[in-house]
Amino acid sequence: PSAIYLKDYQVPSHLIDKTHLHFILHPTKTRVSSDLTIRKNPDADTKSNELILHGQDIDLQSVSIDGRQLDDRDYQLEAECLRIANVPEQFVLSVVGLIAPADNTSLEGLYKSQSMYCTQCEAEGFRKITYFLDRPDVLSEFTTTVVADKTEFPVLLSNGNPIKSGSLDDNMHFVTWHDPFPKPAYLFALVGGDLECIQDSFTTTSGRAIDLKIYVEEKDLDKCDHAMASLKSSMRWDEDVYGREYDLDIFMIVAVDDFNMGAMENKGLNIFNTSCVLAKAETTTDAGFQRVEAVVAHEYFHNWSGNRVTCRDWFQLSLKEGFTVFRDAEFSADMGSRTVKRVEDAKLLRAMQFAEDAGPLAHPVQPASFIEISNFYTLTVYEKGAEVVRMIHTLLGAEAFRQGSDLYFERNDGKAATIEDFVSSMEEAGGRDLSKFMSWYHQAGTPKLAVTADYNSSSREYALTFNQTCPTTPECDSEDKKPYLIPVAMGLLGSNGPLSLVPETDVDFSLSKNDTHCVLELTQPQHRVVFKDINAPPVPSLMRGFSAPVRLQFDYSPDDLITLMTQDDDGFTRWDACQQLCVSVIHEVEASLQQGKEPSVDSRLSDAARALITNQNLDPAMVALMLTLPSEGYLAEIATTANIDTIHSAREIVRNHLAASLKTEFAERFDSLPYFPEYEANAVQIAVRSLKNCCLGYLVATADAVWLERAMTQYRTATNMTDQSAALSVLALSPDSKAVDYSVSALSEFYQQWQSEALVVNQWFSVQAMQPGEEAVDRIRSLMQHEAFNINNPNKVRALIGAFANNNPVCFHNSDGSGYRLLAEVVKKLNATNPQIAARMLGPLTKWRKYDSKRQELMQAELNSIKQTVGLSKDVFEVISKSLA
Ligand code: B3K
Ligand code: ZN
Repeated sequence: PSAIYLKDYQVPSHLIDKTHLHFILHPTKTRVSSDLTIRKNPDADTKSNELILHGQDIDLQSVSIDGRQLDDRDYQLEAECLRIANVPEQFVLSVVGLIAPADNTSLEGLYKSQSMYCTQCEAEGFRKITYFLDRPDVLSEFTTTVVADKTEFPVLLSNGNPIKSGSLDDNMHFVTWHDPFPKPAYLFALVGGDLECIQDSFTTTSGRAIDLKIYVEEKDLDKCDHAMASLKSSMRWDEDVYGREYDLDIFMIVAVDDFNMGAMENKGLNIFNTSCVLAKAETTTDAGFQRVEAVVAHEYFHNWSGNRVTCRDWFQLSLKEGFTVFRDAEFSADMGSRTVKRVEDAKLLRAMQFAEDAGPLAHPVQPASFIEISNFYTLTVYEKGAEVVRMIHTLLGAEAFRQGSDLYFERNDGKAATIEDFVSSMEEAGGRDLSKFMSWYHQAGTPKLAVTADYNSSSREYALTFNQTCPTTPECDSEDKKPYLIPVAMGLLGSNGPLSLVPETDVDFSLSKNDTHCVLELTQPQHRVVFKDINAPPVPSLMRGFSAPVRLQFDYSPDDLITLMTQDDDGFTRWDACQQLCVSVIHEVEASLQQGKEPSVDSRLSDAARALITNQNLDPAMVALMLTLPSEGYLAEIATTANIDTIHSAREIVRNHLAASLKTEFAERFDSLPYFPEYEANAVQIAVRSLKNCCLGYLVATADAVWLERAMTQYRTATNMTDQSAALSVLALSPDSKAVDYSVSALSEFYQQWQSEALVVNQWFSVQAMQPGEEAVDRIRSLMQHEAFNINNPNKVRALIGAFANNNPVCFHNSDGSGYRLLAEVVKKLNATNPQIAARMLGPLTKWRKYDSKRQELMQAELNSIKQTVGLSKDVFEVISKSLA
């Protein structure tokens, strides 16, 4: 397999103005007939009259041009394309092919999920349906007819509006759909199934009534209300905040069980993983409800940022994904708690995206090359891409950003655009040059921002020196990297609170109205910024709101951190200060363990934690976040060499110490928080449940019999899944032998109770995947044989194997290599059936450079053995070869 490069982009040789598709659904012989109205692209400079269409795994039946049947001397059929020499300037190409959806386990193209037919075309799945110019800059007007058995498949859907339907012989029926908006093939969708739906409607600001429908299997009809409410809120929000109205008369969502990702924004017909659309209190956790709201919004927002304006080529993926993640994050912030959402996003970025950026698969937000585009639906393209858009928002301010977004949509509507088109609209609206900002798109790696301070008491000046560097990444050496434009949102805390800022600097900055907050715009490798009229050394509050995705380095003392935690008015900084305090305490314990000394836990941490638990004025959700110790994954990420066992032990020691020393406070807070008999997934209730279950976690960590019993009672009496699964997890993940009986009973009762709810059973797999103990790998192996497990269902693979490899570091990294072996075996199996999921599961093995030499060898050995697999997919090949390079 070879790489393709952004620099080689060429406009398409031909355009497809209209696409007429006709499907006769059949499990192994679906007949797909296409009539494509094609003309030579006037912008293409090629003289050749050859037409090369993408196509894969299609049993070609016939090809004709303007009604004249071609024979195999007129065209050349290759494994991944159909070449037709000497086509006219303009013509209708008709192709008939057969495909086998029931055999399609890659879940790309047309496939079967249980009894239902459905499609997934992004990025390059359409070519498994019919021969086409399967590239995002070829936009076509689609008309689609679907024919199937009336009894088995009463519901037949595609993009746009239904224009015709009727009965046919042999109990067959058909529906014809027309989508008036030209779109690339990756936005095509088709569904055929025995589905029920809930319906609602939405009236746009301009007064158009839109029909809203969510299609599910009958048994899931009671789990659609939250998605519908989220859809309506999203539609309203996009009108209010971005001035964007929906454009078709009907908007449909279909839930499917077997899906490679969360959901897909097909025009007018979004297809969702059931895990991202179904929700009800009894079966879905608060996090699940929030995920549904966010994903429904994300896919809906794509109707403008993705569909009306699409991507010129797949190197521009972040044009739609980064922008849309930014939009959905702001939506979630407006629907719930802004600070909590920001902290959660920063946590994900720092634990996972920073790791990606520091590993062998690091790539820029706008990659310059790829082998398999499916491997580039990454945290970098999505989440870092969203941070990059957020920085533009910070630099321009909300008003100019909105003008830039209006300009971008207006100028590029109906077109396939580039990241440069987006940025140039922003530049124009903001009246400023963003060329220095482009490093964020072009360079991989997480910049490090080292800050030092000095205070001069005679001049009453406080100076901050900022040094930025970016580590070497596969595409570029550190010394060749251009500096980044880094917005630093900051303030200074004096002994009586925030200080007025009088910065003296050559750095551009903007000062807030009350002059205690500013945003500096660093553009050079080094800057010195002097603040005047400062009476005593202050504590700097840096990167408020996580204003740039960098690793900030400042030598805070524990007391400085406590000042920030308790006094800063930025919620993100308060949380971050608490995390840093936890990290430094855990690091001290790690050091003692490594030196064979008796570890001690700095009492300033438990004092700070006590102040948090007993403070009734703070948002309970923030208290819970601050009391949650940094994950083992994050601790590994910030370590040069991750010593998994020491990290785990040190974290446990600190956790047990907090649990023991604050037991009374945790118990009092647990008992004083309300229980809501009427479940609602709103910010207030979610906050209370999160703090309550955080307290329960610490209380069970004391292994006190009373609290084990109380956790079991909560497990048995909970009327919502948040409280039930929280109790199950604390019991099942407790390392204490006194918890074993409870854990065993709870796990078995849980399966009994929920065996008919696939998504709940996945939670059951995940908890067991994360359980500690020597027997972990054997347990996973036997769960893979369980009646409820199915390796062809990505949700199950993620729930069991993904949770084990990503969230059970001690067992996955067992020094006998058994965890690595298990993952390698699974990847080999998936390579043959579902390459996208295979490549994704590989992630944890690719980070082998982070570990000690023994583990490095074991991990590399597994990678090498996968590499030898016969029939290695492009997806897995790319990940393995880059990680071993
Ligand atoms: N655009 C899809 C992702 C498609 C992934 C294809 N491998 C979902 C989303 O980001 O909204
Ligand atoms: Zn998206």
